[in-house]
Amino acid sequence: MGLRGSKQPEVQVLLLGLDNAGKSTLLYKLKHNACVGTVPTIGFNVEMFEAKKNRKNIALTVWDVGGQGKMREYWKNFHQDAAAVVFVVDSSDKERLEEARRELENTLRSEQLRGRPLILLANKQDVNGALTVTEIKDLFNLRRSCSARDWFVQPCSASTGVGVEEAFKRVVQMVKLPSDTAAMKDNIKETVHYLKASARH
Ligand SMILES: Nc1nc2c(ncn2[C@@H]2O[C@H](COP(=O)(O)OP(=O)(O)OP(=O)(O)O)[C@@H](O)[C@H]2O)c(=O)[nH]1
Ligand SMILES: [Mg+2]
Repeated sequence: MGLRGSKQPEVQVLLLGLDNAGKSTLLYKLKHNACVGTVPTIGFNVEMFEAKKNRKNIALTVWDVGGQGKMREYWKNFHQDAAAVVFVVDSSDKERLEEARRELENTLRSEQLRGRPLILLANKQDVNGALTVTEIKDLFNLRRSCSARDWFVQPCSASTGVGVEEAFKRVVQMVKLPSDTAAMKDNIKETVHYLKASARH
């Protein structure tokens, strides 16, 4: 995965969710500001975006992986480099919300995704009777499953575009740049070194 030759900090964002949640619609709405007709994704789509974070230009590579049952076993292949997970839910499909919750919990158990921020998108808010953000929050109980990571629930409609820009801004705000992670590791190393040294005296 990567945008070779790019000098600006680069982060990988993983877009997951059940089939029909609206991931690809969202990806193309963001990229082209157009509502393109989609077909179920077999494999993945990938698009690159530019953004500004802390007054620096950054590049985001967004991986949209197919959500059909047989595709979900490949999700883990994308975990390693993901700096953030965006999980898209069809808020109008009440019958599959439990399935979505289970798949999200499975994903969040991944060691490779430890500490990575989660942005849950309550999509299809334009559909009559769609569950609200509060209802989705209650159902997904993120306070419990995300105690060790930053998380946020954003309502949106990939079709109309409402909430889509806000979702993107939220991802940019929450994602940690590789330099931040390196600095964090250095800090931890220094602290461990200091504690070991103190313990010896
Ligand atoms: N009403 C409404 N329909 C939406 C919205 N987002 C997506 N859809 C529709 O939902 C269907 C599935 O959208 P996709 O974007 O292909 O779903 P996906 O999550 O990429 O599905 P897979 O590729 O199979 O994982 C399409 O018919 C979209 O037009 C939305 O916000 N509102
Ligand atoms: Mg798709």
